[in-house]
Amino acid sequence: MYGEVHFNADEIVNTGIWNKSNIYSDALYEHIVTKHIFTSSIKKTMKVLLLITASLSLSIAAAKAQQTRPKTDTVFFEDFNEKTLDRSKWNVEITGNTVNNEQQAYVDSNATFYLVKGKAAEGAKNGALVIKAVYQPGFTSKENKKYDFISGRINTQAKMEFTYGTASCRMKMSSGAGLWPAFWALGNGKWPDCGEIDMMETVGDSSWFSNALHGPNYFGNTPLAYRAFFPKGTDVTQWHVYSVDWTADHIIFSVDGKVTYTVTRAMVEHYGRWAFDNAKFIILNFALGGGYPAGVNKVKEPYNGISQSTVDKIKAGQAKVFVDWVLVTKSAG
Ligand SMILES: [Ca+2]
Repeated sequence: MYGEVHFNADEIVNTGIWNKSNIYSDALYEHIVTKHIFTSSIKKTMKVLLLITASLSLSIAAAKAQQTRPKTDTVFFEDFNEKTLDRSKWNVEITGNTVNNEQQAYVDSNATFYLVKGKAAEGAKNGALVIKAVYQPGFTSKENKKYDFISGRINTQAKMEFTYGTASCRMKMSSGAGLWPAFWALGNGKWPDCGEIDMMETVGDSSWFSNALHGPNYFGNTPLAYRAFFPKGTDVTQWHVYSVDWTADHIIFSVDGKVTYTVTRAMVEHYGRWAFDNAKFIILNFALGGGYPAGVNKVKEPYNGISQSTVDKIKAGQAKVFVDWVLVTKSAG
């Protein structure tokens, strides 16, 4: 979603069927949370127990527990459990040149992103990040360009970059024509040569989200894109885990552990160079309007790709993206 022209959603291949896989599981999350949040207390407890009992059976039990854990190394884990955004992990982007004819300015403000806990986290474990779209007519950027909306975009560039592995994010977001949140990854350098992996994009129709790859000769209206529909009874406004499993040979997208779209290296090289052998960083953002939403909803007024009902929703403070956590793992070598 980085380039001047986004793909035309009408041309996305839609086979609509999810396959089973085990890229992500609740057990893995529990393992990671336990490892990161409770490591110190567990270590202390273990020490005491071992000193007191010095029991062989305890050692055997511990060894068995170790064996059942997923064989992955954590590259990055963000639970959004602090009071404010951890800037040692995240960069906050401020609008420079707006791409895709998007209608929002990205600002560094606690009006557009903030952390919540408890009830306010709406079902997130250990707190959540909220990225909020705000109606602020006449907002003027440093480039002296005027916008009617402000929103948020954060990334891990130079703070956490990874080559191959599994990146997952648990998130939920508001529906509404023109609301365009995304969880994605980008390489350094010139787009699209740097390679772009879009794990989750939605443009306001809550019944589906899209996966896509962009790179040299397959960008903008990329042929490597897929529209994944949710099963009946669930949609993008509920919590889901969006993932990508990235290796030197393939990129497999999934939601809630079920594969949505598999792209092999051969499929990519049919169009252009494989732009997925370099480090990528994670981006979370909440765009408003622009080429991709407009291509789907055909709305021109009151804003490009944003309907009046969506404007009303933003004005009412009801256009939000909740992010529970972001996790990047690699297979243990
Ligand atoms: Ca959390």
